[in-house]
Amino acid sequence: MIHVYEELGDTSRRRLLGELCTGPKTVTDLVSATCMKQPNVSTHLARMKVKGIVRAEKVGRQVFYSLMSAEVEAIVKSALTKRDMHVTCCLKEASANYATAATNGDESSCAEIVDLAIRAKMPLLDIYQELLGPAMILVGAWYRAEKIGTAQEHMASAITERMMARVMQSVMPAKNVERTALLGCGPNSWHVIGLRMLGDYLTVSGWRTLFLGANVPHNCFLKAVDQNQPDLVLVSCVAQDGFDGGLSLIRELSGRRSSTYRFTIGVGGPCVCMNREAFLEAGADFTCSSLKLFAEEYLPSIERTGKVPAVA
Ligand code: B12
Repeated sequence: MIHVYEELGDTSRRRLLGELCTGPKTVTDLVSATCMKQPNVSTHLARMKVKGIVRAEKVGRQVFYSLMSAEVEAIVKSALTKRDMHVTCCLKEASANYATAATNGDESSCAEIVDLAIRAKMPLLDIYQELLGPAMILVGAWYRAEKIGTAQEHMASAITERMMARVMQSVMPAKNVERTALLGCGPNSWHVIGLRMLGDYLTVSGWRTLFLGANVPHNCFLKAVDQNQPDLVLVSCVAQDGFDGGLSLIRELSGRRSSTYRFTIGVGGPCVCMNREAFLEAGADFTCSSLKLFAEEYLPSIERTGKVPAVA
């Protein structure tokens, strides 16, 4: 069994063995789960097959790879658990490593960091709030300090959106709570990562979630409200450039409510936090500065009573 420890010393083979812990996989499954290139996956698997660590079984036209024995599985699981612990303990470091990899376009390393967090059973809320969110803020700091350029900032954003989709594939949604949330940004608001985090959190909490994305014209936003009759509408306004569009959107949304149809309006993002009173006056029921605050203070109250709590 000494071979297993040797193979775990290699990053790529460790990731493949980790994936095989969850059951038999084809090369295609492993390529999509690890973002590694197909010839690399095949080479590593062939090597580990010769060493008696994995086995291949043909089912119809497909070849499934699995761990050779329960003993191999136990070794892989215990080794991964130790490393996974490392990620949870060193979140700050993991976040910085993630930001470096994302700005270098090294999506495979980003996936590895995210996968370690997933395997460590870190909740989605923590992966978003403690790992990916701070990494994007770091990317912003590097951009401002001119350590990276616009292309790298865009690349990191695109990778992060894909990593969030990866996280979502690994979580089981809670029981359907039969409520609908509609999320979007007003005109001239292009920052969607934070709002997407909220949407994903609502989805795993059992909400039907409709995500409209960035820069949504008012009339389209209102039409989506009319068509879907959401219980909760969340608007994000991160940069000052989106202030006017965001504020007028909240006014129009608020005007859409009637005595027979009410929905809760929440708005957040740094620009909102700097102009809190204006958004509340425009008709928002609450303003909120983070996913964590929303998840721990606002959502439980909205679900329980349909009302927003008084949070300072
Ligand atoms: C990535 C990024 C972009 C990407 C966005 C890509 C994408 N797909 O989203 C792109 C390249 C498009 C972009 C563009 C611009 N950006 Co930019 N961007 C960033 C950066 C680096 C990261 C943003 C991010 O993802 N953060 C991580 C997420 C998780 O945090 P968040 O968005 O704040 O969301 C959290 C909370 O705010 C809250 N939240 C957010 N929305 C909501 C909504 C509700 C309802 C609730 C409850 C909570 C909530 O919950 C989230 C999780 O905790 C930041 C730097 C930073 N410090 O944030 C700059 C930053 C936000 N950008 C900035 C600027 C100025 C711009 C541009 C104007 C730059 C330019 N000159 O072209 C443009 C256009 C912006 C526009 N009109 O909207 C400024 C904003 C400053 C300001 N106050 O105006 C920042 C802060 C950078 C800086 N320091 O200068 N940007």
